[in-house]
Amino acid sequence: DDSELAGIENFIRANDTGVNAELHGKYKGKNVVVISLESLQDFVIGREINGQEITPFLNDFIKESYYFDNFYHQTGQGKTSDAEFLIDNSLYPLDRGAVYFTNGGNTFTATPAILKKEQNYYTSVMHSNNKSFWNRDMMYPSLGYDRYYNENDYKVTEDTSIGWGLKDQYFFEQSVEKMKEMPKPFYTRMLSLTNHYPFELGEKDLMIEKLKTGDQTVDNYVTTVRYLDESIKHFVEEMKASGLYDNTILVMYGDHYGISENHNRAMSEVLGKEITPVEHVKLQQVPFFIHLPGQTKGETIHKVAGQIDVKPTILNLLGVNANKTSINFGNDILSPKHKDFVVFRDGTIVTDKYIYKNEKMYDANTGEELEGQKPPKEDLAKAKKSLEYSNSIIYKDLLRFFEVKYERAKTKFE
Ligand code: GP9
Ligand code: MN
Repeated sequence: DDSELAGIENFIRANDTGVNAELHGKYKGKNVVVISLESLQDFVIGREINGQEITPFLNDFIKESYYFDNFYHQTGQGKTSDAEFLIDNSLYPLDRGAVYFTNGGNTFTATPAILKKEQNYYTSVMHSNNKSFWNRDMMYPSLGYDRYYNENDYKVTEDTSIGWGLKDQYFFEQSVEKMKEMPKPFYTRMLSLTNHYPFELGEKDLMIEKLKTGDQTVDNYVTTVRYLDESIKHFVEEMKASGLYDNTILVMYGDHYGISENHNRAMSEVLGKEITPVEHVKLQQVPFFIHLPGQTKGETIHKVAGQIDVKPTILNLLGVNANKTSINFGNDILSPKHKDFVVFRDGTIVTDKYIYKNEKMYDANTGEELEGQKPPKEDLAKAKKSLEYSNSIIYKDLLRFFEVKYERAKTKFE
């Protein structure tokens, strides 16, 4: 009932680390583009193989953006859709199953609904797969989206597609054309697709040699990552050419890992070190970028953070008070008081000092096991409560009781 939600709101207030006051509302009225970088892990950033960069564009983009190099995915079985859920709601995905499937009809207090109500934004998702994949056609009305551009909105031919949809290059190209026509300001999320298992690519799209570990998944991975990187480069060029770039906050995040622990042997060859439990946790880092309109100077930020923090960060830039308009388990990453703390969906805790996984403590810097040690009590409680409260909200549909009401959107799609 609503007293349970009040308890959760107290917990959130107690863990509120504030916002970056200087940036509060500084980009009010700007468009927001949030790109899901399919299966992109952070280990490829800045890495070279045989003298060739895997992500040359992103490596350069770091020089003119905020780039977070200790940023973690927090997804569970819902993969891409869990990441979407985290980004829009600042709630955790479920411990099992995909919330997009199990609770798509719930009441939410998501970014698109807030931006529409508070600032009259036009909100959409762009993805060239079948509209019902991950139950998106059911979920998006609950999140407040005006429009879902899906497979039916794109020109898809045999030559321009692979796997589940358009190759990223064509997807981004056609998407910019749609953005030009969108009502402004807009909030749009884009879901890239080509860098998806099994990481297949036609011969003519290969821009970097495959690896030679003998593990096909790992060997192919770098080629589709390289392709994704090139696609984003063209996207940014097209955004610039269309005049949209200077009026847009561009946010990009890796949705989840691409290489599972079944590939540790090949990965240890790539990284040149053993994949210990700590290394495995660190492999859950995904790239996170924020490029602000007009930003020319980059900054690499080492704070430990996660996908849960994206929504409050975006809302602050637009001048919206996140916790007055919604329930959020994350905090503005750009706040000077942001805490180096992230909890994975499986309960793993990562801070700047330690990593806690399967009841074992490790030094976050040396990787050494800290035998007999446990995280501080308040950290353990915070991790446990965050996951439990978030689950309760979803399982009991508690956002029905939130003081601000958002209408279910009549999402349009072809
Ligand atoms: C499918 C795409 C990939 O539409 O989002 O989904 P994933 O398998 O990564 O969850
Ligand atoms: Mn995915």
